[in-house]
Amino acid sequence: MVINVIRAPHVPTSEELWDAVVGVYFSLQARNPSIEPGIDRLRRLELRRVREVRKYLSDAFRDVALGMPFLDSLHPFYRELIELMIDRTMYKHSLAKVGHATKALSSIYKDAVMAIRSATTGNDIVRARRNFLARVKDLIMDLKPELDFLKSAATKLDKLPSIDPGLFTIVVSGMPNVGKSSFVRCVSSGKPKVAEYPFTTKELHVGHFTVLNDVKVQVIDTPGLLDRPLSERNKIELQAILALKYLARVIVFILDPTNHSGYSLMEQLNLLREIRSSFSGTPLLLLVNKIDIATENEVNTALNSVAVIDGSIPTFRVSTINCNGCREVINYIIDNHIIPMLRESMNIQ
Ligand SMILES: Nc1nc2c(ncn2[C@@H]2O[C@H](COP(=O)(O)OP(=O)(O)O)[C@@H](O)[C@H]2O)c(=O)[nH]1
Ligand SMILES: [Mg+2]
Repeated sequence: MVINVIRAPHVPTSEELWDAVVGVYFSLQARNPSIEPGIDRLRRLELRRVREVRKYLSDAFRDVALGMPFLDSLHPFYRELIELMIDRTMYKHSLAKVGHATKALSSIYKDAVMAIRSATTGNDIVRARRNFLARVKDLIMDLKPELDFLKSAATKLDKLPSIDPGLFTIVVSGMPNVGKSSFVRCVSSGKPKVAEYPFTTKELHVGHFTVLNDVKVQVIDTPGLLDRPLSERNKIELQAILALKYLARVIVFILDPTNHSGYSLMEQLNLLREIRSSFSGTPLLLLVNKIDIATENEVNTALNSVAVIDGSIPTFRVSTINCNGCREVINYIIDNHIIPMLRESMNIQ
């Protein structure tokens, strides 16, 4: 099963856990002082205390061990980003160790119950309690490196972009000022949302629209990411950018044939080549934008140059300032990519 939403639980530190254990332990006091002999009252109280501590701690361990995402069941987009951020081996080790602590706790608990039950004096009971708390403290403190690691992993997971890799996704690329954001605005039904993107100071702008009544489509504008040569990126940033290939069902590359954006046709074609080879396997559509101000000659030169790179790239003439031609682009994507995808998923089921 693929899980699309990343949620990390609160991960306590060893110190917080120990403080909580002490709190739980000593908040429990003898109930209704009765005619019961002192030792039996003490025995009952201590049994209640160790039981409550065990319950508290095993819940806490379980919340962490089962609450943190299982890397293997994540969508590859998230899995790849997470594996760039955190050490996979340490992550798995830490989760296993916290999970295992529940078992160790059980045996500490059983020993304590036995010692308290078989105690014949009040001193024996106090000794059993001290022993129990000391072993619990050791157990908690022994988890310190793992809990610290998981706590920092949880903080990183919370910063992952909140996008749904399960949706049909269009990723928009092109040099700055060519009209990418305008395109996303043209086709989105609401205001695009902003999500942080790991390893960059950049953000993803995510718009949505619905087609064929109920198929939700996600459009991602990537300011600062797919609008500069990939060759200038450091390795980690590049891998994070390339994780987008797991999301992109279609790439829309926007080209400005006028000199309005400040980038030459040559620079834009170089980026096109890079995107095409880095995202090979993902269908790419090319939009020649700003046809409201472009000359016929500028548009034709751009289209001819694209045809030289690859004559099979579908091309569109648009003007995103007034959304002219954008509907045709979406209709093309519906007919050639969304409907075939739906057909395929129906055949598989
Ligand atoms: N004339 C004209 N200007 C456009 C068109 N699309 C975008 N622009 C302008 O180009 C600039 C950059 O647009 P924007 O969508 O922010 O580009 P981005 O940097 O690629 O996201 C803005 O000033 C837009 O108003 C268009 O079709 N025609
Ligand atoms: Mg923009």
